[in-house]
Amino acid sequence: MERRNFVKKVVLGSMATIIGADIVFGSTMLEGYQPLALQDPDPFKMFNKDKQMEVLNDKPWNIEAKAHLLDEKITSNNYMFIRNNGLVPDAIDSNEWTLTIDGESAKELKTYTLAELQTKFPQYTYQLTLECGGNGRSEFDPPAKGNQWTVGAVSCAKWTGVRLRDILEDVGIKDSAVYIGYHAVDAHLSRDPKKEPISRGAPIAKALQDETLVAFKMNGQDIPLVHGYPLRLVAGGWPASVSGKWVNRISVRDKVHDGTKMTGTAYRVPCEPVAPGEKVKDEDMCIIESMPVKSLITYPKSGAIIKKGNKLNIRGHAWAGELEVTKMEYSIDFGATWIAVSVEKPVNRLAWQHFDATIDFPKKGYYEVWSRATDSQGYSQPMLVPGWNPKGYLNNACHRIAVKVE
Ligand SMILES: Nc1nc2c(c(=O)[nH]1)N[C@H]1C(S)=C(S)[C@@H](COP(=O)(O)O)O[C@H]1N2
Ligand SMILES: [Mo]
Repeated sequence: MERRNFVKKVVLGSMATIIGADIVFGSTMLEGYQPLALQDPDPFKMFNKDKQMEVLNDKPWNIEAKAHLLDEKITSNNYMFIRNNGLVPDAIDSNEWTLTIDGESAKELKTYTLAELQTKFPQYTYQLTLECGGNGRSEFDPPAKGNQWTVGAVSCAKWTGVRLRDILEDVGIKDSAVYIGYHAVDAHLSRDPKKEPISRGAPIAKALQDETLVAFKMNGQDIPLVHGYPLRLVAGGWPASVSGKWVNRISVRDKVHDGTKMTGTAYRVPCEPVAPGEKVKDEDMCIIESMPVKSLITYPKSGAIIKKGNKLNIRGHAWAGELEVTKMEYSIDFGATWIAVSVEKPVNRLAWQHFDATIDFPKKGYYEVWSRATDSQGYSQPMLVPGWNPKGYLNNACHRIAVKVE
């Protein structure tokens, strides 16, 4: 007879977290048994998300916010979008967690426990904008395959951790270093242990920036499991796919990292504009780096109705990848004329910025309020969906809400 083991304590612990209650007789559960509550899970409960969030996919879990849910200046967990390429790990023991630095351009191979990272290096907290490269994909025509994100695959939470730079300096990096690549513990959808669902990275210059963190806290608490507990790379302003969740290894590479989803059409766009639907050769595709300038009206919710004579207060956020937003405007006449409003400075580099405005509508009827941000290099959001690309990345068109004056 095959020997059966009881379920391990850590596994029980993470199951309890997901279910949201203690599994009272859990110690008598056999290893590998799937509690019913996990067989038909409620994603809102399981991930602590607001019920108004939109589930785009359950295998893997992909959940997006809506513009009005992102009204907070610091995104809280219940409104933070989820983008997974593989399966959420379910048996994490943070006491056993280690981060290994390796790669052709690391002077040595070094492994740190979480406690070592936390005590050896100074800790920093930054608010960092993380936007999925595919945010806005649903508007491309011809349509692009993938999660049909509308506007809600963006967040700006407060991340606390140590600088990747400090770790890399402790290990020592060779002059040949050009890129870093992360590896994480989430399993591929096929559960094939030889396959990684995603393993991306960034040029060494981005890795060495002050704000590039190896984080263990989000908004002052342990990172929620689905967002990368217990350790996450956070590289604000770049496609959020660079910010590896559940990271246990970072390789210092002497070439552009060639992990899963670094090649082909993944997170890459034609280096030069192409006609919609055109086939693009591999060598004509370029890796997405800093995200383009964009804004979001988070109040009111699209469809707002106001009384004639009342002014409407609007507000929202704007961000521009590595750059700052230097100008913010809105239009109520479909982009024919624009009115400038002030935009706050970011709390730190790579954090989104806030704007508000008071709008006086001339008469009763239907209006749209469009928002347009401009970055410090003078680039503005386009009014229409910009440059078509095979996977539908980088749609930074003006955000629009509908308003009726009665
Ligand atoms: N290990 C791991 N890291 C990952 C991913 C993933 O599937 N696995 N998805 C990436 C992508 S494509 C995005 S957009 C962000 C989403 O982060 P969030 O789910 O915390 O919002 O995580 C990135 N980091
Ligand atoms: Mo993404």
